[in-house]
Amino acid sequence: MTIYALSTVEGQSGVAIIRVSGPLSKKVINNLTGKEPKPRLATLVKIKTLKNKIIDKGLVVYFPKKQSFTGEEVAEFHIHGSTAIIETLLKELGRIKGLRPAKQGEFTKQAYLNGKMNLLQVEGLSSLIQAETEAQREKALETYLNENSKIHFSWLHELKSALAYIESSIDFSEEDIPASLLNSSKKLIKKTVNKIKKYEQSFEDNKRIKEGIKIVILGIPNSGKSTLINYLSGKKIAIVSREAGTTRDILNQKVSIRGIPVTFYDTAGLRKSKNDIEVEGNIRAQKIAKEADIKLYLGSNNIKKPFGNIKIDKNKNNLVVINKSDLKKKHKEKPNLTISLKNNKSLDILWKKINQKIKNLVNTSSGPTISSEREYTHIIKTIGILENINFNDVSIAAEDVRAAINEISEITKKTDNEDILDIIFNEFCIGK
Ligand SMILES: Nc1nc2c(ncn2[C@@H]2O[C@H](COP(=O)(O)OP(=O)(O)O)[C@@H](O)[C@H]2O)c(=O)[nH]1
Ligand SMILES: [Mg+2]
Repeated sequence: MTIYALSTVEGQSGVAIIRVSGPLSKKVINNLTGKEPKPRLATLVKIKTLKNKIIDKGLVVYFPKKQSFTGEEVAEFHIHGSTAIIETLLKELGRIKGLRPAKQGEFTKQAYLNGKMNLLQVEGLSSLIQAETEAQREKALETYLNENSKIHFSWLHELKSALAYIESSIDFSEEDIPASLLNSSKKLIKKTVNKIKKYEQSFEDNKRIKEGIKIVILGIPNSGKSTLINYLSGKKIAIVSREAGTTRDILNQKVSIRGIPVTFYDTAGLRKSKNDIEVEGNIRAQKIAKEADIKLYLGSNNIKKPFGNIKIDKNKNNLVVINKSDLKKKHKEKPNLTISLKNNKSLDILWKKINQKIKNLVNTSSGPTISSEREYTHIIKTIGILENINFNDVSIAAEDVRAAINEISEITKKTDNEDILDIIFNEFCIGK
């Protein structure tokens, strides 16, 4: 079957690309342009309907089978990105016999089925397309470029050696098994399992890079929380007022820091109140505080108890800040930092501290990291098997190592399990 879809975004744009993939691709170009395309060479052509009415003037590129993204014959039409042109060309393609619209991720699925990439790379590509920040892009690209598989491959190599040691000891009778054989095997397995465990820890980092970090600003009313979120996000998203209890909803703003998506949350001031809306605001503030990666407590310099009755969580990820240093100090707190949002005092230090906290939370060191829940599950199972090998019975030990090898291989092994494929390819948009 030959499939087609718009591969660029819908709506108006300078250029739009419609992609066709499958055995009829070359014929499609011929039908719509009257030209015989040279492989992998952009050619300026008039694109016409089957009834010879011109649709647009644009570029056409033909990719022969195996030399394309999908591994099939591919035709690309680079047209002007107007709704009218896109619709007309799509309609025309629909009129050609043997063509049908592509489903979500179907071009990539063809690429996968044609052996152009393994399942892990498909997941990497999916993340790459969705990447919003620099760190997300870096991690996704590593997976797409197959760096993870290289690591798996080195473990497999070691486990196969370990298996060979065990298997050769099977040939001996139980009393005569040379201790050195089993010892070498045990050592090698231990070494490998330690590497796998280290890799396993990267999952949390990658999750943070993907899902981002939550920084929740907490404090009693009027300490400057709304002023702070406006400053941190560079936008006036929250109402700042002298009146206490102005903020009731949770406001949030997403920014990218060190390539990591960071969301700041402004909350209602935490205090006892008779006002229903304010009480609800308090409940919400406490709820989001529980989800916070970093709690930023903000108090006022000019009051005796800057944090009222709030119990400060002294976790090392959190920050205690006193605002309004321009006003006379009336408290005995020992915060991590004193600032004045009014006079821009020490705000650069505040940024530095926030950056440091983020750095502590997310390890963005280079090198592949676990890229999906699916990979993670296989890694966890592998560790479980390898840590519980029973060397008292060598044939069972051999079975276990084989099971571990199988588990790692599963990560990139070609599968036709539609359930797994559906989950992965449904993450894509139409046209990819
Ligand atoms: N003197 C002084 N006033 C500030 C400072 N930061 C904020 N304010 C004022 O404090 C009041 C309460 O600020 P707001 O951001 O609404 O506090 P929130 O209730 O914690 O959200 C407003 O009138 C702000 O202009 C500061 O550094 N110094
Ligand atoms: Mg407020």
